[in-house]
Amino acid sequence: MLDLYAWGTTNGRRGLFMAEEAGLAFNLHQVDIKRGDQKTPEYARINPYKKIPALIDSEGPGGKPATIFESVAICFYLAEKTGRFLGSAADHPNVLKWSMFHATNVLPVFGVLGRVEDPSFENQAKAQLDAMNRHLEGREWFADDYSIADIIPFTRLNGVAHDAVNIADYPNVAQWLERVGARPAAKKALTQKFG
Ligand SMILES: N[C@@H](CCC(=O)N[C@@H](CS)C(=O)NCC(=O)O)C(=O)O
Repeated sequence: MLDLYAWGTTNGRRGLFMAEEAGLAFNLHQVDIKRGDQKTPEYARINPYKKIPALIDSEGPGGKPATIFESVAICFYLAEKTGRFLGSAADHPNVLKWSMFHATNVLPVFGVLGRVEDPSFENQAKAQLDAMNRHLEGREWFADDYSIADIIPFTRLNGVAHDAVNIADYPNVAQWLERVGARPAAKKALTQKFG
């Protein structure tokens, strides 16, 4: 059995999106981070950094329980567990590089965009969108097939509202967001009520 610990933030919904895509039965445990549920000693045993999301798989590798935190690690873990969303052997390098592009560039920059008064974040966000937009020209997904390289950035980029960084200026990215957002798992993750 899978137990997902999450709350309705972009990182929490990323874990939920991946759990839905994996198609395995899971229990959703709502961790109210406004109330401080992530700071309890019980939760700190799951994630010592006291952040959501986290996942416990009672039947991890070798049939033993596995605990995973960091939303991107949850995406990789469930992709490996199900053998899906990692691309064919030939496509796997594309899945890896775009997943890491999102994890190490897009998630941190868009996470602070609009919250920190520093034009360098706007410039980095625009450069990242420009790279994505050029790559997505004539393509449906970041790799050849739909993969975690699409799942990882979705909840962060979906609904970005910023005066200077407008996704509509990057039409291939906007269309990709619509394609991902049309997936039942994405809809479920975005509409899940918390609290
Ligand atoms: N890099 C981590 C970030 C996790 C994170 O920052 N979670 C936030 C919610 S989005 C949290 O738990 N905040 C509560 C706190 O900081 O006390 C991931 O992707 O899982």
